Amino acid sequence: MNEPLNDKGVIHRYRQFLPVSDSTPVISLSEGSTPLIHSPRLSEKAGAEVYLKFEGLNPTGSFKDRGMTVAISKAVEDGAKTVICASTGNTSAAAAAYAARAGIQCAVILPAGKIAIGKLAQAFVYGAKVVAIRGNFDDALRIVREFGGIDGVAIVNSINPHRIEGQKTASFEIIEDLGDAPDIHILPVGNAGNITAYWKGYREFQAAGRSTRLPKMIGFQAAGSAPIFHNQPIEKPDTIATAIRIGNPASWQGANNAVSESGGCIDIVTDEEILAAQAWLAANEGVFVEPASAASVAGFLKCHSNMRCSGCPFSSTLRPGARVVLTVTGHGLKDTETAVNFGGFTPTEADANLASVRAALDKS
Ligand code: AN7
Repeated sequence: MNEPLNDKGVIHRYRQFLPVSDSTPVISLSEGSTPLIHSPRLSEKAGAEVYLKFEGLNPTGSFKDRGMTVAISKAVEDGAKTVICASTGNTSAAAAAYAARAGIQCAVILPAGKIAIGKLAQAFVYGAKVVAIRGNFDDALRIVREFGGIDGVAIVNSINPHRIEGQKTASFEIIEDLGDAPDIHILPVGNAGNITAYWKGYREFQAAGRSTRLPKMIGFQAAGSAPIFHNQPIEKPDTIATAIRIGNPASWQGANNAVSESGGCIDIVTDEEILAAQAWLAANEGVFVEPASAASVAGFLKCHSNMRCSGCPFSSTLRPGARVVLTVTGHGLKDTETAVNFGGFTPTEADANLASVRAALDKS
């Protein structure tokens, strides 16, 4: 019998940059290799080349799959029988899927009532044990940390360095697609693992001679959940973008390093700006992302309209021909409720005949 085809996924593609050996079992769902989509309308607005790294096209619909393939593979290699994580939704979806794939148990600790329904459904259908706490993500992560050191249990939040290792592969792909690193990289920031991972990836590929420069890293937090921007933990973080509803990020220092070493910044966008950007991107570029992901786009639009802000890395770097990459981290189908409520969408009803349908089309 032939070996099953198993030549996709980030471990296969970037094995030499990842902490795996020949004896590491590869638990993969063919994640990664997501498209870098040119955005003609954002490009036109900015007079630059703007691309969307659409991470919603990963197997569970978010960038978390990149880190999870490494974290779960290493957990299995180390003999774990159970993995556990705190989550605002996407980490738990990815952990549950990769644990199912590995044939091990998964437990997820979530803030009650603050998880988009698509993500909650994922945790259940992939077979995880789901506990919703009366508290927020930061409380959930505090509890999960207390599981550390229990035999056979692996924590798969981004405090597990294997997660960051896997997630850095997105930078590798961008460099390979563009032929070099972009001038500016924009992404949403919650627990700050991803900005830490991207910056690590950019630096590693430059050190390996695969790129000649480094981008400025610009991260956006939701205005009601912006501890890094305000330089202090937020006790009661709040935002419609529940994925980034985080008041005390675990990788805070990593975000600070990415920003200071790259000459970038952390800024904020309001919920209104996030929802408007989400709707704009879907209707103008055909890319439907979840609210947290739209923070990248909202941030880009904000920077672009604020070009005079002094000392701004965006305005000082944005010249004709500059390349800007926006990571859109998760798929819009994760959280259709928010989009439908914001848009106030209801179909116009019609009788089942041509005249009635045409009349309805004229009205809608
Ligand atoms: C769509 O799933 O923290 O700054 O528990 O789901 O690396 O935390 C999700 C975070 C951005 C922020 N966009 O990334 C979780 C979780 C989406 C996300 C972020 C998240 P980090």
